Amino acid sequence: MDRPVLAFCVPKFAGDSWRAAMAEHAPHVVFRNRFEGFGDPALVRYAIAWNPPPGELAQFPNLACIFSLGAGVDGILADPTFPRSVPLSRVVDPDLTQGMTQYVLLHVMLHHRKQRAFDSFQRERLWKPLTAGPAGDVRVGIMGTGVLGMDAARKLRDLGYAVSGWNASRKSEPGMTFFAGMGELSAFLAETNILVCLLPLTDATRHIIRAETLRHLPKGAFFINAARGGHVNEDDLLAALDSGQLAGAALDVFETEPLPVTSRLWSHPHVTVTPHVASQSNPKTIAALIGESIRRVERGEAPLNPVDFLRGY
Ligand code: NDP
Ligand code: OXD
Repeated sequence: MDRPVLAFCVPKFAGDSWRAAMAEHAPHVVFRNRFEGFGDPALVRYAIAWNPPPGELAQFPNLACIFSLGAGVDGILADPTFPRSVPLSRVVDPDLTQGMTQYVLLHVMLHHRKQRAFDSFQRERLWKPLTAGPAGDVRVGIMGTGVLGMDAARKLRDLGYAVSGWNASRKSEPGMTFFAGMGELSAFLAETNILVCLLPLTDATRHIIRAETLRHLPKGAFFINAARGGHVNEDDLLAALDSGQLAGAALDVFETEPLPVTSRLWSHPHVTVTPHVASQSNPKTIAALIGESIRRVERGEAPLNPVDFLRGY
C-alpha cells in the first residue's frame, strides 16, 4: 500500500527542519515539498501550509487534514479555492505563547519605564531621571485575549498593570476587566493607555485600527501590534503618530511584508519595527502536535485546535 504523503505548501521554503521533525513524529508519512514535486496528488493526505499559492491545496482530492504552520490562518483562508470540507488545524503551542508574551511584556515595559528616552539620554551622556509611575496606573488594553492575549494579560496583571481585554464574546478572569463586541469597543479604548492587538485577521477585524478607533484612545497612548498588518490602516496610524494622539508604536506585522523600504514607518522616530518575529513556530514542538493530530484523524477524530470556518479563526 502507498504511504500517505504530507505536502509542505510553504512558498520559497523547502522545510528541511520540518521534514526532520515530521520523520520523528509521523514516520509513516512521506514528506514532500514543491521543489522535489508533490507526486501523485491523490496520495496527498495531509498538508502543512503557510500563505500557499491560491489553488495549491485544492489540487489534492484526498486531503484528510491541513495544518497551519502558525497560529493565524488568514493567509490560508485567503485562498478562494481553499477546500472547506477538510479540517484545518492551527498552532496552539506553549513555546509560541511564551514567545508572544515576552514580546508584549518587553514593549509594554520599554514604554512604561521610558527606556527609549533613557537610551537617547545615554547617547548624549545626559544624567536625567524621569519618573515612570506605578504599574497600577498604566492601563493595558488587549484586543483579543485568546490563547496568546490571555497569557500576556495574566503576566501583565501579575506585574501589577491594570489589564483589560476586548473580545467577540464576554470573558472573565480575576483581576481584569472585560469588554465585548463592537458596541463596547470605544469604552474599552477610552480606558487604555497601552493598546495591544492580538486579534485574528478576519473580515470583522480588518482595519479595526483606523482613525475612528484611534481617536477614542486617551491622547499619548502607545500601540503594540503583534497580530497582522491587515488590522491597521497604516496611513491613519502614521497620522495619529504625527499628531501625538499616539506617543509611539511597536509594530511586528505590516500590510505588506517585508515592509517596503519606502515606508515611513521605518524612519518614524516613535516607531519600533521588527520583521514578524514576535513569536516564531518551532518545528520540533509543532511537529509533535501535528503527529498527534494525524493519529487522531486516522482514528476518525478531529485534529487538535480545529479552526471554525464560520468565525474564520
Ligand atoms: P485565538 O483564536 O486564541 O484568540 C483570538 C481572540 O480574538 C479571541 O479572544 C477572540 O474572541 C478575539 N476576537 C476574534 N474576532 C474578534 C472580533 N471580531 N471582535 C473582538 N474580538 C475578536 O488566537 P491566538 O491568540 O492564538 O492568536 C491571535 C493572532 O496572533 C493570530 O491569529 C495571529 O494573527 C497572531 N500571531 C502573530 C504572531 C507574530 O509573530 N506576530 C505569532 C503568532 C500569532 P472570542 O474568544 O470571544 O471569539
Ligand atoms: C502565526 C505567526 O500566526 O507566526 O503563528 O504569525
